[in-house]
Amino acid sequence: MKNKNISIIGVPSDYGQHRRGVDMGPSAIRYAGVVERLEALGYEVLDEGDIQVKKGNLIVEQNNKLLNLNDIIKISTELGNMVENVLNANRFPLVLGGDHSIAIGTLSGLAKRYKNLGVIWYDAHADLNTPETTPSGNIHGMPLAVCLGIGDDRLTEIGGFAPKIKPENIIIIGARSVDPGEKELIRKLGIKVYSMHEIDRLGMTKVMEESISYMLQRQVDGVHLSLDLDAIDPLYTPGVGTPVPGGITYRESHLAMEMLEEANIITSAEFVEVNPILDERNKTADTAVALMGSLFGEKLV
Ligand code: 4U7
Ligand code: MN
Ligand code: MN
Ligand code: MN
Repeated sequence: MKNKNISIIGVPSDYGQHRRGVDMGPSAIRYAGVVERLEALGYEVLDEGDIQVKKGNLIVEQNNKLLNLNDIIKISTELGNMVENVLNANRFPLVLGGDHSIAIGTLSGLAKRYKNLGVIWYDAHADLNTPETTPSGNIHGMPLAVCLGIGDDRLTEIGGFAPKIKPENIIIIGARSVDPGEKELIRKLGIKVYSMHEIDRLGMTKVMEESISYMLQRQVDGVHLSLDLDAIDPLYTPGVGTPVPGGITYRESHLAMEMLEEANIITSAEFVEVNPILDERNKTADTAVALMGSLFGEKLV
């Protein structure tokens, strides 16, 4: 990583989905030693603390297609400002979730700086639902669509502009649970996806080689890694709200991070969906921190 100054931002939000506990993700990741791990690699790490999130959300509405919308708007707006400040201070934003709805905030901050931002969406899901296609009403299933300017205006317009990213600058890696409406959007917009099928067929080495050259060809001015821990097989990351079997292995994920580090293209990152209540002895947070180690240049020997 070129930027040796990292700012950690915690976002203890669980408003994007139904299961309690993911709000404790930032604490679990800190407890797993993120600061020490990165400092040991020679980085100057500043923990900016957590974004203020109101506690005790209760979902009372039924058939709501945008659950907890107002809380998510507030959190996203604050996070966007925070990410923007971190970039202005010339530091690397490392965001800890919280559920994946927080990506709406992260991207709104990043898009202020990067006008041709690349995004690597490492996830079992595509997160491309809209209020029309969502089977759950959970906003954590929508952030990628929102950043493309698709969905409710109150979300797409956060930060005062839309869209935040272009469909041709996105690569989804690890997909294996994609809803019909999301598939349609992927086809319509020509979004590049390496599903588990392609990972099985090509191997992670080829997937990452192709992904890196795709980003370079697109002449992106930055690349954001949005890593949902459910991309990885639940054997290694059981502490996630929406586990899907048949995922990316622990070693494949390290390889992916190591190749991104070698290519020196990542300019910001977020690690989301760690839910300590569903976890086994903080395994998922430990995996998150281990992957951060590889992403920031840790070597085995
Ligand atoms: B995550 C889902 F229907 N697609 O929209 C939805 F399967 O951030 C799941 O990737 C979304 O964890 C998962 O609710 C969102 C569902
Ligand atoms: Mn996700
Ligand atoms: Mn997911
Ligand atoms: Mn999830």
